[in-house]
Amino acid sequence: MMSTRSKSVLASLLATAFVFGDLALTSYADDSKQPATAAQPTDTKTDEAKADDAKPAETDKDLVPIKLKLPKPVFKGTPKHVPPGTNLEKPTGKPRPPFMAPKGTENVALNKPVTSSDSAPIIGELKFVTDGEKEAKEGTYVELGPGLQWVQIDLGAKYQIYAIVTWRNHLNARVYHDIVVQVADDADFIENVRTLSNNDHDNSSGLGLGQEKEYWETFEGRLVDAKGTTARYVRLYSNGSTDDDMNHYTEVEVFGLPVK
Ligand SMILES: [Ca+2]
Ligand SMILES: [Ca+2]
Repeated sequence: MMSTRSKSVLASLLATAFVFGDLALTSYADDSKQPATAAQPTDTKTDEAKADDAKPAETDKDLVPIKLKLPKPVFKGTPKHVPPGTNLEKPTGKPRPPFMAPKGTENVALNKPVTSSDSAPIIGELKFVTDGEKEAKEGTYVELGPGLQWVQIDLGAKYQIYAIVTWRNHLNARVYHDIVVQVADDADFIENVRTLSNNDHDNSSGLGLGQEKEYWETFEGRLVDAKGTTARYVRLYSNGSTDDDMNHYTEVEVFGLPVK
């Protein structure tokens, strides 16, 4: 017969064994993950590749995050107030999630020719739009005249476009109005014009009623999902901001793949 004390000791030992057993299991689970991670320290696509294997061949796209290098922020967060006359979106307060596109997608707008509704900018030059410099400082943005203005990039050939990222003037928080992003097959925007983004909620630009919200300009720029549409020309509209009537661009990046 076991004494009460012995029973108590046994119960205690069992409890300890249970805890250790649990730890051992956890430890085993960790160990089992270790070799795969250690063997391929730079390859984070292992799981994704496995998932892709299971898909039918026609959807096997091998999506990876686009290589988007953000400029330094010059102010923190976005203002809390809603400027009068704006149709402002609620800031998420979080960084934008990585944007996924087929492998090989890169900025195809770098150093490509830029034209504009204002051929004689007030400050800077049109080439600033695609020169690769996107830091917020004096001398990096081009300033176009007041009212509705556009800049246009000729990619030089047709591309499958996945994302268009625009930095206007992000020296201070401001909301630009009537932002419309379009692509077309011709320089005059007559053939196969597609509107990818429009936040002109009262159609004052005459380009159609925009369903999207206005937003604070920040170092993150604005990413428009182009959904792989094919085009050679990209045109971006704006109509002044909460700061003044002028229109600015620091950089525009167009993430695409050559059309095969
Ligand atoms: Ca630039
Ligand atoms: Ca408007």
